[in-house]
Amino acid sequence: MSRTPIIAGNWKMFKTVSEAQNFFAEVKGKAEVEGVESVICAPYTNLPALVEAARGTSIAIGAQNVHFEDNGAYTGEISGGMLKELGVKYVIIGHSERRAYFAETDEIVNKKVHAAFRHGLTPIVCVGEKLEEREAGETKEVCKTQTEAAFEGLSQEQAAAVVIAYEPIWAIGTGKSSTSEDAQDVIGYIRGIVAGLYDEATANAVRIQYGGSVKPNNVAEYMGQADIDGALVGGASLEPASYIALIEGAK
Ligand code: G2H
Repeated sequence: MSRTPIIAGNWKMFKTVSEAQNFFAEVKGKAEVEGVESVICAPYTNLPALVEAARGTSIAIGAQNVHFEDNGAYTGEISGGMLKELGVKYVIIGHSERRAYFAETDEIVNKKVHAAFRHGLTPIVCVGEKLEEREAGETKEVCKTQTEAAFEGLSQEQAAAVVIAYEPIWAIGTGKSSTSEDAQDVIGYIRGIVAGLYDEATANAVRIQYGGSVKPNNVAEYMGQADIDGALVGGASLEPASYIALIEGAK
């Protein structure tokens, strides 16, 4: 089964609205390559302007978080319905920074995945091990636990639509990246977990990205691996030329 490659920029807490608009003006028509899905996951404040700017282009806009309830007294939070009405298509869920700094548990991640589907958003679910877990030989066990928890209660159709981002935490923003062979080994294993939960067809439909210090000069190497369908990219997605090179490198 052929899966459409997906490169998603994760801007984290960078860029004001005007900076986002300037960025978009530079990548429009360039970070758009046939056969590669291009997604920009921006801070909430940028989403209306980016959705507007992306109209008529092939670039999709994503959020970096969503609350698991549809509405309520949750000061400072944003619901799936709010994102959907804006025209947002993707939402990153369970990024390791949210797990580490905002106490997001596997259970919360699962509730957010369900919230995304309730509102027609496609979740990009992040899994990955800490350095000490890797050194203890627990990488696959950690990814298994996180993946199984994230998929809990999803229908087969929903499961097939999920994008998973495997991000070894020790490789995030550190300049240290997992080798493409090591990333393939874990990502192939994660695909097997999905096959165990559902079936081979579902596992073959799920797109799995690698994330962690992906750059224009190494993206093609990851994309050359059988089970790696794209990348979730932080630092290297912030400059227009670099973002365009990432999309071109994923062809
Ligand atoms: C991992 C990644 C984006 P970076 O967090 O999700 O960031 O590419 O800067 O390592």
